[in-house]
This record gives sequence, C-alpha cells and structure tokens, in this order.
Amino acid sequence: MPNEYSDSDIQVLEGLEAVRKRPGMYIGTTSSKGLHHLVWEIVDNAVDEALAGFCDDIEVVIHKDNSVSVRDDGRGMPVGMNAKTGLSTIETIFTVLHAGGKFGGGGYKVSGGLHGVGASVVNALSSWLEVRVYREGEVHYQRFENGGHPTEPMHIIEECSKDRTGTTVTFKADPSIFKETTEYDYETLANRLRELAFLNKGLRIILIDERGDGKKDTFCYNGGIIEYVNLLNKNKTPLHEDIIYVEGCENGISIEVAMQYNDSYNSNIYSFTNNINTYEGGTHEDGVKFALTKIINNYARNNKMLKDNDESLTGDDCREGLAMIISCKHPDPQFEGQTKTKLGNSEVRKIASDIFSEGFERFLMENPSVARLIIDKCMTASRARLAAKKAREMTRRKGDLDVTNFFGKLADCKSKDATVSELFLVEGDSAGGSAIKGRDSMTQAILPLRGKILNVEKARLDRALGNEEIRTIITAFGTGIGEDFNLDKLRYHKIIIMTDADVDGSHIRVLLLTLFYRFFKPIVEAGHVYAAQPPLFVIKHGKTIKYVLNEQERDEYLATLSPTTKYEIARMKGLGEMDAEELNETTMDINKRILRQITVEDAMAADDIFSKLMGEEVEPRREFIASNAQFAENLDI
Ligand code: TTJ
Repeated sequence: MPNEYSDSDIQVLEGLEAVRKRPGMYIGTTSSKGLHHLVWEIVDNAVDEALAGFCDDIEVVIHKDNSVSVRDDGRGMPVGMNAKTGLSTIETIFTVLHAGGKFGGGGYKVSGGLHGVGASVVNALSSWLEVRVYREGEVHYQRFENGGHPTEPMHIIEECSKDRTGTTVTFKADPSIFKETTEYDYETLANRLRELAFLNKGLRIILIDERGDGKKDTFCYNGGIIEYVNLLNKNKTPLHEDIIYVEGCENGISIEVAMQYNDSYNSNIYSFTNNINTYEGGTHEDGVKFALTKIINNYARNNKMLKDNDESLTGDDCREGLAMIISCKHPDPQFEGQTKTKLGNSEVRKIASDIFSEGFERFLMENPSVARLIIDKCMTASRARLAAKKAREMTRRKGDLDVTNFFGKLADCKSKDATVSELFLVEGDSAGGSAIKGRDSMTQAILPLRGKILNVEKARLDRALGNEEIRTIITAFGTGIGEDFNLDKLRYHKIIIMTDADVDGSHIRVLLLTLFYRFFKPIVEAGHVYAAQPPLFVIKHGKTIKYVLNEQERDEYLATLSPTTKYEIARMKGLGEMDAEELNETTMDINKRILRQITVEDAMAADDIFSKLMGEEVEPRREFIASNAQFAENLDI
C-alpha cells in the first residue's frame, strides 16, 4: 500500500532504513555494547525529565524475552500534533532522526554528546517498540514494528488515575541487527544506573530483572557524588573523615566536586559532563586540577609549611591518594577527542577553576587540621617523587651500576626460579660471610649490608637512595623502580631482612622497610618481605637443642621440662659472632628458622617513624637512636 504514504512518510522510513543499514554510524557498534546503548538512549530521556525537576523515579525492567521497559513518573511526553511533520509529536520523536532533544522546549536540556542521538534510532533497531504516555487520566499508546514502522497512529487505549503521569517505553532489540547477542548484562546496566543515581542526587532508579531467578536493585543517593567518593574510598583508609564538597553555578554552567584523600599513592579522578563520563577529561577537569594545585601551594606557603626556597608542589604531588568526582552540567557541551569524551568548551576552564578555588580555599581555612594533613601528604609525595626520580636516574644511567662490584657483593643462588629463591639482606660483613658459608647455595642468595654506611645517613629518602647498598638492593630485586616497576620481574619470592635485635639493626630495618614501602610496596603487599628472627637463648638438655626468641618463650619452655631435667641455658651471640653452622641452624634452615612476614602496616609504621624523624629538621643522631630503639621494641621485629 505504498500510495498511502505521504512524501514525508517515505522520507521518515528512508531515514530509519539508513540507521538499520549503518547502525555503527549511530550507536558505534552492534556488539553487546551497542545493545546496551539502546537502553541508555531511552534512559537519558527519562533522566532529562528528572533533571528538569518533574520526575523522581525511573524504573528499568529487563523482561524474560530481553525486551526492556523504561518508565518515568514525569509529565509524560507531549501528545499533540507536530506541525512540521503532520504526525503526532510521539510518532515524530520515534521516527524522525534527530527529532529528539529539542522537542517541547523549555527545561534544562543537559543530555547530549554520546547519547541523545534519539529515540528514533532505538526504534529503528528494534523488532518492536511500544510507547505509553500517562496524562490527564488517559493512556496514549503507539506501537512500532520491524524497525520503526507504526502499526497504527497514536491513540488512547484506556483510562488511568488522574494522578498517574509519566512515560513508559518498551522495546525489543532486533536480533537481525544485534547478531552477537540480544541478552542484557545485569551488572552493566546496574553499574551505569548506579552511576546515574550518584550523579543526580535524590533520583531513585530501580532496576528489575525478570529473567531467571529475578533481581532487583534500587539506587538512590541523597548525598549524590559525596556518596560516590565514599564508595571510591570504601576499601581504603581515608586521610580525613569528611568528604570535601564544592558546588557552584555560573552562566548556566554548574560545577560540583566531591573529594577525599586516602592512604594510597594513586589518584582516582572521574569527571562527567551532563552525566557522561568524560574519560578523556577536558576543560572542567583541567580547571579543577589547576585550582587544586594552586590553592594547596598558596596554603602551604602562607602557613610556612613550604619555605621560601622550597620547590612548589606539582599537580601530581597534590593528587597523590586523591579520590575525586567532578560533575559539570552544561547547556551546550562540545565533546572532543578520540572517543568524544573530552569536554572542549573553553569557557568552562575558568568557571570550574573559580568555583572550586573559592570553595576549596574556604574549606582549608575552616578546617586547619585537615588542611595540615593534606599538605603533609602532598609534601611527602613531593619528597618521594624527587627521591624516585633520582633513584630511577641512577638505576637507568648506563655504567652507573658497577657490575663487578655488584656481583662481588651479592652471593647469588644457583636457582633462577624466583618462587624458590630467597634473598637475605644481612647486616654486617662478618654475618654476611657466615651466611654465605651456611646457606643453601641452590636457593639462598646473600647480600651483606654495611650497617655503618646506612647509619651515618641522617638524610631524607633521596639521600638514602644515593646510598650504594640501596642501589645494590634495587638491582638485586630485578623489578626496577617507579614507573618502570614490574613485580613479575622480582628475582626472589622471599626477601629476608636479617639484622640484630639492637639499635643498629633496627636502624637498618627502618631504612629498608621505608624503602620497600615507598618504592616496592607491591612486594610488601604480596607478602614477599620477611624478617628473620634470630633466637635470644639456646637451651640444651640431653641431646635436644632448643632455640627460643625471648624471655617469655624461654620461661614457657623451661616450665614444660620435668623438674629433674638437667639443662644448660645460654644467651645467643649477635649474628656477626655466630659461625656458619650456628647461623644456618638458628636463622636460615628452612625447617628450623623463624620468619616473620612483614605486613604493609609494619612497613607503614616504619615509614611513619622515618618520615617524622628524617623530615626537614635534622635530628641529632643520639635522639634518633633513642626513638628508634623504642620503635624497634614497638615494632617487635
Ligand atoms: C517535554 O516537554 C513537555 C512535557 O514533557 C516533556 C517530555 O518530553 N518529557 C518526557 C519524555 N518525559 N519522559 C520522556 C521520555 C521517557 C522515556 C522513557 C523515553 C522517551 C523517548 C521520552
């Protein structure tokens, strides 16, 4: 019945046909990603109604046949006629390409960019689609089939309560287009809907899965992106309790930022514009980052935390351990970049920077203790960065590493299998010599460290890294450092610190643990670092030789002996005084030795002590040793 079509009908169908011919041009791909894109196209319309302030609830239902319903409780789409097309507004929206978006006018149209190519595209790529509009006690209905062909004009199918308003769209993706799959992934839908709920505080989004055993989630966050940051830091330790929140609006452009520092070294910054994740960043993100660095430096200088001669903190320093969400709402966003996820509007840079500067600066003024924590964290990051840079340069520089010297020092093991190989970092040349004699040379490598060289270093971490011993350690590990770090290249799965339980030994332990914590944290996290525990006493009775770690163990063991047992007890010598056999017996033999696995907390505690003692102020060495001895006791290694 082609003669029933008017010219505009034919044009409309040709438009939809073009979408079916080249779906990739409209939704990027017909893979599972494209399939889910259909849902986002429809959901965006409902979110727009919510952003306009007319809708609180959105419900997404995955039906048994993988058709999807999206329902909102907004005003309902307009049900009148469209003058230009001569069709109902609804039919126009669902069949004319690019007819979405501007229809109806008014409101705050913020969706755009990636999504919002329109309901008509979804219709074109669906086996069938139904729209129901609830308005003024009536349900307006239209159905389309086979890529957007209306089965009938829009009409009223039933009455409903006058209180009921809103729009429901149900569609079934066309399997002849989505050849890979037409099955929705619950988690994919849940994750994005959760994100939308975070980005639009107070909006309630319900996801229902009618397939299989059924599933349901409700996402609603009255705290909005504050709760988002809370989630980002859920498995981390926040540096400060309250999440910092800044918002503002200028020239119709709104900026919202929530942030909190944690104890990690990475930054987690996510930015959005009109609910679209701007993976590639853009002017909103640039503006906020610029302001963050500026305000932190200003505050640090004004409060004399940064001295006149100190280098300014870099952007990276200020973002270490930062979890941040930036949300921009823009009436006319320009998306650029490879994946069109970079905000290009140049006016946003200053607006974002101004709004964030003002709010963040006020926060620092009003919360001086949190401000101090943040600046301290940034300054530590700065020191670590300078140290890491130096260390990298040193390990990179050709010829810098004296290979003969290195292999002269390291008594490597024969095995090249890292999983069975052990590296003993041994305090002192004499203990090192005994350890080399007493070891199992197949799996045990020995690196003697000269305690006194480390001991005289009262310097900061970068100076410590200038230390030859430490450079040798880095080389022995094989992992590289900083940006080049690769855990897979670790040459020994057990790294065993073997030091005496005295002040000098504790000094070396502190330095080593700090080094590991700062530059080899994954090695500590993976549980590769151990402390050998040389026994303090040896108890001999009959043919039995028993080593015990401390007084308590000694007394406990003696209590188990019958009163008539004759025994000898002796205090053990330091590592350096043990001969090879004794050392093997007490601290190296896999079957007899006692190792204590070093946790990140241990390393962190060491780092903390180290940072405090080795900070800007040059500590008198005596004082350092005293505090350190205390520390060694506390740390119990
Ligand atoms: C437009 O201006 C007049 C009042 O209604 C406005 C409107 O279009 N609201 C609207 C559209 N609410 N919900 C939609 C919508 C919802 C879904 C699920 C799908 C589509 C295509 C639109």
